[in-house]
Amino acid sequence: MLLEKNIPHEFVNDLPQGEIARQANPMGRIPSLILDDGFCVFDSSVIADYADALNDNPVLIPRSDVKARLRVKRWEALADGIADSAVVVRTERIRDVDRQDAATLELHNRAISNALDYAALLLGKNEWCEGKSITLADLALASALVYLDLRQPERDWRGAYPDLAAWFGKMSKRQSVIAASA
Ligand SMILES: N[C@@H](CCC(=O)N[C@@H](CS)C(=O)NCC(=O)O)C(=O)O
Repeated sequence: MLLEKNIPHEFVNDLPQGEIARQANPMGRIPSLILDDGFCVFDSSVIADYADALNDNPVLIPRSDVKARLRVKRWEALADGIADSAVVVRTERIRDVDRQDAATLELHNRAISNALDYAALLLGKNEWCEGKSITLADLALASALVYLDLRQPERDWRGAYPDLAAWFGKMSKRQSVIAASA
């Protein structure tokens, strides 16, 4: 959001529960945003909302069309749901094999699969997730898929959803996505 809207900032790549992450968020989670006056903002949806309000170039969360705004926020929830479940699966998989909980893995892998089905259906052959230009919906979904590729490279979602793959291929070339994925 900050890169797409050309909002000057310093990007700090700290680990979850790292020193800066814990300073910024009592739960130690990333991402967090620390304002110039020291005020700490956390949870990506709160950060995205704030960032979008800072300027109109471009507007990434619709302002006046309440239903369009709702659709974008629902995309965001879907994308965050994919990322949250991918984090749970990752947390489970790094345990010793005999301590991994098969039901948890199944529940969250199924949630990811169902969310991808839903995303592919909603996107269809459209150029953007919502409307006729980029919004938070595209950025949130791209972020979730970048994370999914990192943690579950074996998941062949591109084969299952070629239109979603084509959309992601285009998103992946955006400077903001390249920079934020580094
Ligand atoms: N709903 C939050 C999720 C943030 C989140 O769970 N981040 C993970 C990234 S791996 C984290 O920091 N986990 C560390 C922990 O929960 O201790 C958001 O969208 O910002």
